[in-house]
Amino acid sequence: METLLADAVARSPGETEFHQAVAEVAESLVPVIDRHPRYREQRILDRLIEPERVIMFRVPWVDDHGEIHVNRGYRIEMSSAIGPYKGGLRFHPSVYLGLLMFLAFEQVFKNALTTLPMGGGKGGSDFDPKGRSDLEVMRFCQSFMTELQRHIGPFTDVPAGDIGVGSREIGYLFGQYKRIRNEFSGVLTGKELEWGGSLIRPEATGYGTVYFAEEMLETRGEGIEGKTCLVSGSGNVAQYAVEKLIMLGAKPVTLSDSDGFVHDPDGIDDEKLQWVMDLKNVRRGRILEYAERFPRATYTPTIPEGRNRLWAVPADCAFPCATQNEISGDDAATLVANGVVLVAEGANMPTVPEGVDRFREAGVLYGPGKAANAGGVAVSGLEMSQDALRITWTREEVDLRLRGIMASIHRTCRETAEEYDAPGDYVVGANIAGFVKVAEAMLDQGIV
Ligand code: NDP
Ligand code: 2IT
Repeated sequence: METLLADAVARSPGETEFHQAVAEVAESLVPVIDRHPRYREQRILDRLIEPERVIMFRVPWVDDHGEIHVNRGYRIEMSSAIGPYKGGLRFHPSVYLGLLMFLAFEQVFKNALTTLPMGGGKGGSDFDPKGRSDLEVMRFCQSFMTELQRHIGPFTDVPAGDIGVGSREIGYLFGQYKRIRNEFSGVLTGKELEWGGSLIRPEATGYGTVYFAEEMLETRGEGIEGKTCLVSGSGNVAQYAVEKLIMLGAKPVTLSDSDGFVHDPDGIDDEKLQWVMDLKNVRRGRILEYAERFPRATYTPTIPEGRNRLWAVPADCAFPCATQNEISGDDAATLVANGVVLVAEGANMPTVPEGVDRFREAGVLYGPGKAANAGGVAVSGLEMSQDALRITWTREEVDLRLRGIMASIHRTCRETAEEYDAPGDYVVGANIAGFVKVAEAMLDQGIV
């Protein structure tokens, strides 16, 4: 494993988030590789950490003042062992190869856990949609898709949203794909309902994370009702995590963006959430405005390189739903000291490795992103099925399937962790179960 990690670092220098994700997975896989020598002989993990294909391209576009900008576009096609590449697109100035390599790597295991036939991929750009007009975003998306379209397709690679890519961007991307390819197909998920989208896809990641939390709590005979919950972020995942928490009688008390967080001691209710949805999705404002609109709430600005004080708010459960590495080791220690019983990750890799260790040592119910937030891509898989069948399922049907998938992921994680002598360890369970499914497919398909 040490050689493997050293190889990954040497081959992908500077890609720190990728090294972090590989190290975490590799550590949990030691017992499974010891037990199945064929995985080592066939160099399954060595093959999995090398993407099948990486596409990088220039994305030139013109802003509203006639200025020309050049961004970089990416698509990492990590593994197609169990299905077409599947995973989101992220538009954020922090995007670079290493960030997308980590996300694509995690996606392979996550997608395997969903029980649906999807390989793993991720893409995006260092384009910053913040402060850009709709027309600027449209021109960027059209330029991005003009290149990406030649690499993707409903049986090849099916992108979706992630940070900075929501239904507006998916619409512009889809329009350009259709125009160039002269093809109306399920090449993207997260589409609007009227043109091939699935009910519950917008809600799926947040809802799924809360369903996963319910499953975890149930193992201790507890429920989410009445629990005070910390939620970070205020985008797609955070909004629908809050919505489901409210529906289940829990009390979400925080939301954040990269500038700061709000704490509402009265709890965020339906009416306040609707206001937040309008603020973030329509007016594209900042979370600071929440404290101006609801004066009982307080706003705390982000201190660069400082502790994330959101995690110091006393609560029972924590739902990080913003971005990677948002919970430091110290933040995790604070959460543990405050008696948090559960952490369910709506975001991808939001907890640094030291923080994960703290949660596991303290016996906190800790649901890692690749298990807890798999509901989003799972409903993307259901959207692909509906597109292929040219039918639409009802809200209730999709929600029921989502619930079933989250329960199945939870069961698989528990059973696999037991099998490998780590009862209750969802990190071990998720990594091993996801890996075994992909590894078996790779053994069957030969050295490709
Ligand atoms: P959105 O763009 O809708 O929202 C992202 C939120 O996180 C915003 O509030 C944003 O604030 C905040 N954020 C982004 N970057 C940072 C940062 N560097 N520091 C602090 N806050 C930040 O994205 P999503 O809700 O879709 O994604 C959130 C997380 O969930 C990501 O980790 C994503 O990979 C993961 N995820 C998403 C899925 C989906 O279906 N959308 C599925 C599974 C996981 P600001 O406005 O200041 O940028
Ligand atoms: O991280 C993720 O799982 C996503 N951004 C969703 C991917 C998808 O294809 O729906």
